Amino acid sequence: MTADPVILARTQAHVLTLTLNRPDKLNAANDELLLTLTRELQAADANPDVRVVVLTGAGRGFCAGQDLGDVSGRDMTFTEHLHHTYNPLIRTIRGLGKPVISAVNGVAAGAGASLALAGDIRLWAASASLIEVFSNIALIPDSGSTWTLPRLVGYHRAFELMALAERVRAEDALRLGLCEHVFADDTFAADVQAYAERLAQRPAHALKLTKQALVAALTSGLDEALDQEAALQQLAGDHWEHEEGVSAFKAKRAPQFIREG
Ligand code: LHQ
Repeated sequence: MTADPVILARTQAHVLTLTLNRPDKLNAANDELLLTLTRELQAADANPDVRVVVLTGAGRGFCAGQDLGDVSGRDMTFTEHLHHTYNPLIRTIRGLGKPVISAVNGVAAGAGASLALAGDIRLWAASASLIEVFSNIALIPDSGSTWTLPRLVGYHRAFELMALAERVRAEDALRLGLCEHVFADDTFAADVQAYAERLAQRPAHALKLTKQALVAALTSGLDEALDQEAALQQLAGDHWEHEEGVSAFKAKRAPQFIREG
């Protein structure tokens, strides 16, 4: 008997949905899950049929972070483990030339919270929640949380969320800027797919460059950002998508940014 895949992959209308599939453990991550997810993302980057990637969880959880049943006896240090699994995953999401949607269907804890925050767009189900749970087991937040969270909520609130490991529910997540939209639980999957398909209609090359410029600007000064914009705008302006956008505007029709085949 073969075990269920730890990552389920399904493509519909140019949207690849990758589902973390260890529902009995709220999709807590083991090495197989993390390495498979990273490989799937890298393959998606190279696949022209995929224009948007959705990350979500099977069952009632999004991801409960590291599988705490899978850490004892490992022959790696914490540092090696992070370099081997979590860090490449977060870097792959950030560097992916396509929008990644974190579709947070349920609880996101520990490194699962980091994953929930790592997407370019964060869509939450009404019953979803996020916990920077690390301090409950006397660890520090990892997988990018120390970088992402203070940029979203400021240093002080980030520290409080990390120190007290309090659960942030959807309404507060929206207010704090931890997600862009909250959808009803019973229509969540359909609402996420509809949102992702809308995003997939947008100019993929221009969005890739937009992500590249924004990611670089998060750690640069204004002068560097202006230079970066000037360089990347040339690449956008030379692309057929730009010609199509301008032609569509002049003809008063909707632009068609998907070229099949
Ligand atoms: C779990 C887990 C889990 C295994 C729920 N593991 N089974 C990086 C590198 C190196 C080392 C260490 O860590 C890291 C990064 C990290 O992510 S550290 C943080 C690790 N994660 C946690 O500490 C979270 C632990 N889980 C919880 O606090 C709760 O389960 C939350 C708040 C997520 C959900 O609570 P409930 O909704 O009440 O669910 P539950 O606790 O009843 O869990 C359901 C099942 O899932 C249960 O199994 P059982 O057989 O009793 O039904 C849990 O044992 C299992 N589960 N998280 N991380």
